[in-house]
Amino acid sequence: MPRAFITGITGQDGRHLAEFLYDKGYEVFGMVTGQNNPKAEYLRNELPFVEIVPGDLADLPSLVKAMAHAQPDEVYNLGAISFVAMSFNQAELTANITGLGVLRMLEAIRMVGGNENNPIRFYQASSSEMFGKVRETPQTELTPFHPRSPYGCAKVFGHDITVNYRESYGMFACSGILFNHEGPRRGLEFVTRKVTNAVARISLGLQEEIVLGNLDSKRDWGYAGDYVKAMWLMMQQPEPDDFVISTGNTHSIEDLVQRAFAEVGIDDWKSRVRQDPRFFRPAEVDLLIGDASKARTKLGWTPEVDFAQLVSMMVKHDLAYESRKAGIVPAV
Ligand code: GDR
Repeated sequence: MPRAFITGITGQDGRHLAEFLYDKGYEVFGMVTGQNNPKAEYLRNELPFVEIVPGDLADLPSLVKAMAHAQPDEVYNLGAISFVAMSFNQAELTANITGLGVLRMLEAIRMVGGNENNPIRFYQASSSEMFGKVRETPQTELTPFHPRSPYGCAKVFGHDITVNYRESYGMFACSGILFNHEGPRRGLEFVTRKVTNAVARISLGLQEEIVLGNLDSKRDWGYAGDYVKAMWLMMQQPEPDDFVISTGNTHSIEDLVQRAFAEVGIDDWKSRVRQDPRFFRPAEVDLLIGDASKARTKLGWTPEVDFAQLVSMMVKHDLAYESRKAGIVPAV
């Protein structure tokens, strides 16, 4: 039975990936941080097959112990401070966890195995935020980086150190440059889920309006369930490499809002949306659109869920979720 170790197991991608690997016959280990972390209880209920291993991306000895215990064949480093807006307020913490955390993982793997004789494979969750103020459109594996946030800067370090350890020590270390990927498990702080959840609540009469920041930025949004497949495919290749994972389509936040309201039959969405400077960022990433040709050719990967299906899936989920919470019986 192959063994997989996942950091960030309590997040959206960690949960999708754990299910995906379990279905493929993997034994799945998940690292959980902190004392009495409430997410551990949640994980035990939702994914009882995961063996929880304590550890922290800020603490190298804990990572070495975790690796020694799990003895993984594959390590997926999805753990990070992942909210770009928060990284402006907690820049040092972001650099430590999202950036240096990658270095610590690579070192822990080297200490426990991970050389040519005992190759633990390593996947780094790199991000389209590394492209930031984009130098070309669409973005590929060869597009230069120009990050626009402490989060983006930390991800560039994580990406570069992954490539460096591959080149320096012959490690099987690969990096997936994933564009935004969403779904019903997305946290409420990210714009897609914030919008679909608010739209569901407005349509159920539980909320009046939604307060947002910049409506003009554009993102290449895919479905998280499709994207974890790409992570696994990268780890099955004969040689480690880096891949852009994206849909190749881009939409503004305004498009997202409009489409989400259309799902519940509200055309006059403008009267329900207010902008507040609180949700604007000191520096913005205006336009992201990825070219995943390399992943298509080399991995045979293509996304299955498009933007319209994604928004519809999330609004439907949030309608059911909010109705249940409020004790509303859905109309048949
Ligand atoms: P992003 O995702 O920063 O692209 O990073 P997010 O959903 O937070 O923002 C997307 C865009 O929406 C604009 N926006 C708002 N964003 C939030 N969160 N809340 C608002 O109220 C709001 N109003 C407008 C933002 O300014 C931005 O332009 C995500 C994260 O998952 C990263 O971890 C990951 O690496 C990248 O995607 C790929």
